[in-house]
Amino acid sequence: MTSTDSRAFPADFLFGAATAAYQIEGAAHEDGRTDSIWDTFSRVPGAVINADNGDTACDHYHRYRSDVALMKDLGLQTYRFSTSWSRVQPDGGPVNPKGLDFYSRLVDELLGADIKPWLTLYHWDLPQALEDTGGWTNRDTALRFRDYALNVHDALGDRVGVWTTLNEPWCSSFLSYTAGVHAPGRQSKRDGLAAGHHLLLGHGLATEALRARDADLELGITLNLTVAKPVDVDSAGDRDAARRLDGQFNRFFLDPIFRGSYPSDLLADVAGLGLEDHIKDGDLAQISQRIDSLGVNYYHGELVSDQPAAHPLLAQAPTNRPTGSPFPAADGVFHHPQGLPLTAMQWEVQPDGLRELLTRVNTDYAASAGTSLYVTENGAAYDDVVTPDGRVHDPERTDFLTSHLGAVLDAIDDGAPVKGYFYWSLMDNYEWAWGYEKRFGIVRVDYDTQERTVKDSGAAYASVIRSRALPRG
Ligand code: IFM
Repeated sequence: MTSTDSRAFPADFLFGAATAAYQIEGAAHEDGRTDSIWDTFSRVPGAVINADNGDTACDHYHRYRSDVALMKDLGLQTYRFSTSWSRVQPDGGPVNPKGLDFYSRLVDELLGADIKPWLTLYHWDLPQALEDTGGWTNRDTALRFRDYALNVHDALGDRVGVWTTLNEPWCSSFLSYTAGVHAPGRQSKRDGLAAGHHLLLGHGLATEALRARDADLELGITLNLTVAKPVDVDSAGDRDAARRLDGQFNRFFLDPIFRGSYPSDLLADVAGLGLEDHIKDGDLAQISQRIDSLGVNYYHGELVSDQPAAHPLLAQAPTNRPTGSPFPAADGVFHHPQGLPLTAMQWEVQPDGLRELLTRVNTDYAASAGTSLYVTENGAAYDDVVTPDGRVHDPERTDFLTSHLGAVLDAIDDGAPVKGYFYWSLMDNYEWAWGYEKRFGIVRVDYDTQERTVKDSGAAYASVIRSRALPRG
């Protein structure tokens, strides 16, 4: 292939895929693991489609060797996984050597396959016992998180060089403690804000402690970020809706981490909801520890207005969500469809948003701090069909993948230091409140037999990785 019909990735760019403990491991009650908030929440009637839970999931706990072999076949250079706090410290208590040993074996398997382990410490599965003492609304949970981070490091720090503290704290605060659609299912604006602050504090405490233990680690956090646009740029109300959403989604996390302060407009939006009561002296300095890399998770952008359904520009729009946003800083913000193709999650496919987001995050935050960027999640669910030949032809997912990889190259051309990309997800898995109904994988999982089948999109990704280039057009 000549250079005119393909676009090359930088020589040091890393290609990977991501998963999370509760979504794939199963073995929920083996070798000492006790319940996390997701084990509890998934059993609350109506919380999760089909009352699905992660008891078995993809049975990765028992199949990690063949799963790593599959990663090797795909040519992955790195694999992002998370450790389960409840496996490592059942009930948040003393370390469980058997639980840690699973991750030790997984890491050895990855290293043996020449795949770089990328470890995330918290992907939403708080031990239920810690939720019973207040969960993330309790400041003490942040201190417990630091201890847990050090315990994992004690076992794996000799072999794992890249550590992410939290995955998507927006979800584990606002979706979980305010919207109530994720575990533990609380519905309180105050609790969401308290949780958000304590998650950030836990990130800062863990980062400082890990750095003190080992100055060579690459440390960071993963945020799910968005591009918030007003429906009508000439409408002050719509512009304010976009500002609020950007504050709630992006700046609530980015500003404390990179600037050591919460944005003043956001503090005004949430005045009276108790956030400032939780911010103790020194917290913001603690949170704004230097990080080496920022993980950006991107799925889609947001077109917003302060008006519900009958916005003049979108009078015909079929799917306005009539209730506005439940989030503390985004009251009265209404999402509007942009008329783009949809995934099975009803999320709009908007690859140019990824370029815009990476460029903005670099310009506003990462560049001055010298922080590298990684796309730590990006992917799409579709209603896959297995054809009689046993294969999954998923051209929409391949288009999604390649168009977003193109957006990453565009962002690199714009000067953003994007050093890698992880497709979400390596394999179909437990999609939280959607149970097993939504499939994001480039590998299909048959949940009856646990058979894995590489989808066409997986083969396409493998081909990009092999050539380290993206075909044009
Ligand atoms: O499955 C999730 C993942 O756990 C976190 N980021 C978004 C994915 C798709 O919803």
